[in-house]
Amino acid sequence: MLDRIDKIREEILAFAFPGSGDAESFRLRYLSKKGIIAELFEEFRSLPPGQKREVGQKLNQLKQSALEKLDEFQSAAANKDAEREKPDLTRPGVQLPLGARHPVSIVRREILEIFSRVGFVISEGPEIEDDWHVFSALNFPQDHPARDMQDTFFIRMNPDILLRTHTSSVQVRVMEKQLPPIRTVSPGRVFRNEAISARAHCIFHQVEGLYIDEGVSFADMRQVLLYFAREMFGPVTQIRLRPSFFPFTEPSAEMDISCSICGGSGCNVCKYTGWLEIMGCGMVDPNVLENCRIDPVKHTGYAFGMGVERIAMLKYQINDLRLYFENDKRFLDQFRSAW
Ligand code: 2U9
Repeated sequence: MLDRIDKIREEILAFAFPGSGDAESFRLRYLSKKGIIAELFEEFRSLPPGQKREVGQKLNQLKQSALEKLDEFQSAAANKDAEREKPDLTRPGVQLPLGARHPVSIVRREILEIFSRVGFVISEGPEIEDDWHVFSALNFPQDHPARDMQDTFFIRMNPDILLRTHTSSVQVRVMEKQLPPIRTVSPGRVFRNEAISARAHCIFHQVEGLYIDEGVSFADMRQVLLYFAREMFGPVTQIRLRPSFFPFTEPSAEMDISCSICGGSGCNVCKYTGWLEIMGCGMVDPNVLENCRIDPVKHTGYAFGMGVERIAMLKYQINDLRLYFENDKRFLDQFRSAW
């Protein structure tokens, strides 16, 4: 019997999962009520007393070995299950439906960043304004067409209160409060009483700039605007200034850039002229400086203004202003990669 016990012990020690069977078949074979070890204990009962001590010891060792083996495999299987249930932290996450920046926001931010690199600080002000800050301080004559109800939204109860038609009103407020040097850019929404079409809208966004100091010249303005054009539209961009007229600047000019699509050779975007108009500019009229309590003998300044939608149209070849306000996801999704 001792030999048999030794053989069975070797068999148990050599038992390997899963090659030799699973834990349950092991338990049934060796440790169940009708298993091999139970049978050996049954046999043990009828042994002569002289053999019981040695065989009993060996049998107990055998049972202990079988229990340990079973325990070893059961805990290995439990560990394997736990391993399987552990979350895999290297798996890619679920993609969240992220929004994208609006092209007007992208371009406004880019314009402001370019001017901030050459010392302009951002100023903002109210959208609902008074006549002084939008028109009178800026040298608009009493009979100027912009003062007409057809062009400007007035508050019905008080014709002195209106929706600003440009952000120059913000810069009038800066000049009233601050002494030169003043170097500021004013972004914001402006409102004009216009029929909505592919080329016009009653709400749009502007960035206007103003620099006032001693000895500021038209040439200074030209250089800063050339820097802006090249940062915005690429380093080979050329500019040209054409004479124009605004009540608040003298002399005044319209600024064109060489067409960024055809490089100046002529295409349907620039209407075969090679040039694209991007902003107005000029030297601040001495009347405007005086209205804002700045001495026009001591100080000069330049100003410029642009429509953000127009700059974005040229940069991204958008051909209809209404697209900016419709919030069509197919349009907005195209600006995902821009920031
Ligand atoms: C002050 C004095 C003068 C700002 C200027 C323009 C020329 C201009 C238009 C461009 C397209 C408006 O959006 S648009 O329709 N703007 O042409 N704006 S100079 O001049 C100022 C600003 C502030 C105190």
